[in-house]
Order: sequence, then C-alpha cells, then structure tokens
Amino acid sequence: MEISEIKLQRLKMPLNAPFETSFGKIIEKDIILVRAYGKGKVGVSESVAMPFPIYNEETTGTVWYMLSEFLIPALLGKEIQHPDQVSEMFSFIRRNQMAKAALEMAVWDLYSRQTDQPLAAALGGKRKEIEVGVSIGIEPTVVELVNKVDEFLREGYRKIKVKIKPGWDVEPLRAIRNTFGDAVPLMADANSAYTLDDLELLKKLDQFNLIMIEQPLAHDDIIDHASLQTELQTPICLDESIHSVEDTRKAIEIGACKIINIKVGRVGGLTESKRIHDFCERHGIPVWCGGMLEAGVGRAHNIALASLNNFSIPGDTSASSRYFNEDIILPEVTLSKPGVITVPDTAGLGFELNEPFISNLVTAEKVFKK
Ligand code: OSB
Ligand code: MG
Repeated sequence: MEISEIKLQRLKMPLNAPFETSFGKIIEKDIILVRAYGKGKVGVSESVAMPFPIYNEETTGTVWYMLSEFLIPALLGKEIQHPDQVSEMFSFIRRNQMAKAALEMAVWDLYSRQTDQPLAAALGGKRKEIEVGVSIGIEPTVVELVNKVDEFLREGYRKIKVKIKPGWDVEPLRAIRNTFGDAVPLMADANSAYTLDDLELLKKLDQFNLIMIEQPLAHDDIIDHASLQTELQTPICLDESIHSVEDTRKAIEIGACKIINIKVGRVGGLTESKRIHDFCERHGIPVWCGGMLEAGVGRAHNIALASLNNFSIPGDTSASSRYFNEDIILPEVTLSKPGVITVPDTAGLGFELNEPFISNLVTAEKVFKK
C-alpha cells in the first residue's frame, strides 16, 4: 500500500459538561482529524493530545507540528506492505507518541478498508462485543458524584472509575460504597496526584475493595510505584508511566503494577498497543483500554483494540453521549445492551464521518500530497 495524500483538520468540539481531574479541568476537545488516502480509500484517526501539556508533554499544537514537519514527510509516497511497518518508520524520532499514533492509526484504518475487513479483525481481535465502564471526574460535591454514579449504574456500565486527588479520596469513595454497596466494580484514578509521603492515606484506600488504583504516583515513575505496591493490597494500574512495551516489561519486572491501562495515543499507535497486549497476556497481566475523552473516531479505534483477548477488564470507552451532544461519526457510539458495545463487523472502523457536523468545527486545515 502507498499513502498518496494526507489531510489534517483541527477541530474544536464542545464537551457537554466540564471534566475535572487532579491535573486540571477540560472544557472542550481540541482534535486533529487525520485522513490518509490510498487506492480510492480513506483511513481516519484522531489525535488525543490535550490543548495543554498537563496530562503528558504533548499538545494539539506539538502534534500538528510533528505531523507536518517530520511524520507525514517520512510516510507520504512510501511503499509499505503492512501497517506494522509504520512504527518502525517513525522510530528515528524520539517520543512524540501521540503524534505518531495519530498517523499510524489512520494507516491501520486505511489498510483494513483496502483489505475489506473490520479493523478489529485486522488487529487480531476476536470479541464480538466489549464490556465498558465509565470515568467520572472530580465533582463539585459528594452528592453530585453519587448522583452521577447512580445514573451510570442505571445505564449498565460495568466499571465505575472515579478521579481522586488529595482532599477528594476517602470521603467520595466511602460515600459510593455506603450508597451502592460492595458489589459495584469500582476503581480510582489519581493521575499522579500523590507521593510516597501519602503512604498512610493510600493504605486507607485498601478498605474500599477497589479493582485497582490507577497511577497514584509521579507520571514518570515506576520505582516508587513498586515500593507502594508492596504496601498495598489494591492492585496498582499504570497509565501515564507506560509509553512502550519496554516500559511495560520493566514495570512488570520490578513489580510496579499488576494491571496496565493501554491508551493507543500514549504508546505511539496500534502496533505498540498490540505488543503491550501480547506481552501482558504472556505474563498474566490483565489490560484494559483507557480513554482521552475521544470523539467518535478515537472511540471507534478503541473499540477495535478492545476486541483483543487480554482486554479482560472493562475499559473507559463509554457511549458518545457521555461527552458529546453530537459526534463526528455516524452512527454515534451507543451501548447495544447495558454496559456493552458491539464491535462493528464492516470494513475499517465500521463508522463513517459526520461531514456536515465536522465542517462546522474546523479551525485549520492542511493537505499534503506526495
Ligand atoms: O487518566 O485516564 C485518564 C481523560 C483525560 C485524560 C486522562 C484520563 C482521562 C479519563 C477519561 O479518565 C477517560 C475517558 O472517558 O475517555
Ligand atoms: Mg488515567
């Protein structure tokens, strides 16, 4: 296959409500929609970087720059046999995982459309449906949090993840357990808000029987996480600290975590996501698919990835309506039954672009031809 043309569009898309984490409040999505053209087909993907470098070091602006200056020139007009080769072609560039992923994922979609198979099948996924959970931000009050949990449990979501930070941890988790009982599949995500000085507080979270605690310590740490894991009964899951299968190997080797959150953007693409998935499967480490408040294109990629066997814990891929009043894909992502999304069985992502809606969101556009 050969990529003859690539189009970038920057889209600003309102969230239906602000989403607050320990690193800040997100009020709108700033997306780069990537289209890769070849042999009369088009593959699409969506950059997941935030507008500000507060989750990781990348931003929408750095992704646009890396794509324009380095990644697109490295790919355009090159003959490739399979999308697995793309990450190799980008390996001379250090880091910039989200920029690399944005382009590589479009090539995967293009490849699966050209070979007339669902992206899930092209990745080796066997699941026909995936179980999904929902991530809930830091709410103004505990009462509002409990109401949100209630709403999402009624929709059947199979895992409730709540954001925590110092001062918003024991009390909200206790309120959820007291209201809904011990059977609710519950976890907490700290987005690096604690240090080992908070050990006594973190130990208190063991009483809540959480499925896991996600990224309690620094975004670039695995050593302290390994120390913490020996002190906690609750499994630690790493998000921010994992950018590759090599990071994964080291984290597991030193006991820094028992579960891995795979985000395609954070690890540089679908090929690296599969490698991490396969490595974890061989080592008895369950994985789940994280989210970055994706619009529909990113959501569709996540659904395809989560069809792989070792995605054995419900991920953060909720329905489009969780964050958006209207989505950039048609049909939008919905639950096919409570807490379940059906993996599309048509070619590529299995969704089409909602072009009239997209054209209203575009703030910048650039076309690259070989
Ligand atoms: O840490 O998983 C995270 C959103 C933005 C940045 C980081 C994270 C998140 C979420 C939301 O938790 C996941 C989603 O619903 O897409
Ligand atoms: Mg996280």
